[in-house]
Amino acid sequence: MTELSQDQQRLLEQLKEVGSRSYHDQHPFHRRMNTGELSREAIRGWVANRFYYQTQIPIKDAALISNCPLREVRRAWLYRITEHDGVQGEEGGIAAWLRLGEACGVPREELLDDRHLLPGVRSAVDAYVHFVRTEPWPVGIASSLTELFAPDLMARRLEAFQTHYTWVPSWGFDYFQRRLTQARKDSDSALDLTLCYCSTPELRQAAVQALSFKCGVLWAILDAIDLKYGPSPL
Ligand code: AHQ
Repeated sequence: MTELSQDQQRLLEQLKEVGSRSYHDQHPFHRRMNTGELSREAIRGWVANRFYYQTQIPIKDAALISNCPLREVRRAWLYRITEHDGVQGEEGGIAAWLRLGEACGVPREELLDDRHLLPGVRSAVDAYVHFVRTEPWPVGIASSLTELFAPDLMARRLEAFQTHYTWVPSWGFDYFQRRLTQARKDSDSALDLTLCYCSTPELRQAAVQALSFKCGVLWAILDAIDLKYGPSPL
């Protein structure tokens, strides 16, 4: 990244402050996942509900691209769609998540037909897609910057599965392994674009608010899952 201006440095500090305070790595459900406290039912419920989030990411990214008039930005963002949907010969993240489901004992059709999808998860994910569809594209890019904080979480999660959830065969972990490197690449690109194109005080403020909103989306997803599958399920 080239030398940052004072405004860009300040924006970067604000973005990091939001994530360090609100990212879902600190949610009680993730804390229990990472210390091996989740039941098989809770793991299966998390996999089934997070599948909906995964399927909506390429739709979100296509909406962002449709809002963006700059060819160079569309070219930089386009790979995110195929990263999830796959291309001929490279199955993509959604297929890898279906394999995670099978490894955890949730058949493909039970992920694909959304039978386990909780209303709170659907609402939070749909709010994210709507946000990116309706906000200016630089603000939509900023909302993906939760991924700045994902690599560490992915590493902890993979270790938790390998250590505590040994009933899940390791061939199911492809998705987590992909994200270890992909999340860093995604967030490096999204950060460069955010610092470059959120170039007014209004857009810089909107970028910080977008990240805070997206942290809330990820937190609400886990709230719904925790309510259903947590220690005192309703
Ligand atoms: O698997 C994840 C993923 O593909 C993405 C895309 C990105 C976005 O565009 O908002 N965010 C994201 C995330 C993924 N996994 C989450 C997890 O905890 O497994 C983390 C999430 C993110 O940090 O935003």
